[in-house]
Amino acid sequence: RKEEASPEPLKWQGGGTTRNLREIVLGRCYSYLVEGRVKLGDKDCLKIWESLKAAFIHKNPCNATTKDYQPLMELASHPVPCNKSLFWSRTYDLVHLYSRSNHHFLTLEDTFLGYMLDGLSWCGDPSAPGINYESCPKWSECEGSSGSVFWKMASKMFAEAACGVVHVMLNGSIETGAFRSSSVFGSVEVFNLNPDKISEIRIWLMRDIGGPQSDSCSGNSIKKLRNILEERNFKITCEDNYRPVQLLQCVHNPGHPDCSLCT
Ligand code: C8R
Repeated sequence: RKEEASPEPLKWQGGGTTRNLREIVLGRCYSYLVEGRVKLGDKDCLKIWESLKAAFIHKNPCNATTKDYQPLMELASHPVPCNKSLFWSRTYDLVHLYSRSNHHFLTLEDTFLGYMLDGLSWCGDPSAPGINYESCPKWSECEGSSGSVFWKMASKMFAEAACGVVHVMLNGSIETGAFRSSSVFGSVEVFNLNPDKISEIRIWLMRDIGGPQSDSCSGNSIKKLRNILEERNFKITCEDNYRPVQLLQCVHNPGHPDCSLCT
């Protein structure tokens, strides 16, 4: 009698490659060319997909390298206008809500490259068909996971390109502090900002509506960030609960005491 085949255990701890990755990337690519936040010259969406695919297909998903992603970065790169770059850490929903409502600002996800791959996951598999749709390594599982290599590289490029006045939105409700030196912002972007091109860095420290005010502009974690940046010759300012962003938080929590008009 044949034993019922039991499903193979998952290789990796993270979710697998996003189904229909090719169609999603191509669709987002064409959409951005029509209605994206930055007007681009000609970009070849098929070539862009092919270069993403070539970066990971049939490969060990823990051994991704910057070399794998270099062609994609080059095909998708474009200039970012001065004064518009908006960095963030632990404020994903709020920062994108804000950048969608105020087109003066551009996050990495509002640039062509970030827009195409935001929220997707992908990884290779040395055995056929070369793409693992079941599981992918988490960032913590190995140094060279596709996602971490890609986002660190894209973030580095985005930081290098920033000029004029740049902004960063951090989360003041995180108990361990708003600035984390192991985050992509803290470990990649901070060290790739160019003091010769940037006149000022403005930090917005946003507390969650109804959340704790765990950190503030005078707290230790912001002090640490300030030290790193001042050491690198940047001019820094920090504002707690920057009003235009707070008003946007309040659109979603109009009745909350934190949102009463007199505060
Ligand atoms: N950046 C990094 N990670 C990004 C990203 C991005 O633009 N976009 C997405 N979707 N991700 P976090 P951080 C994914 O702790 O580490 C750039 C990645 O899977 O909230 O400081 C961006 O320019 C990543 O693990 O923030 C921004 O300024 C989480 O979302 C910083 O780096 C982000 O984790 C944010 O990175």
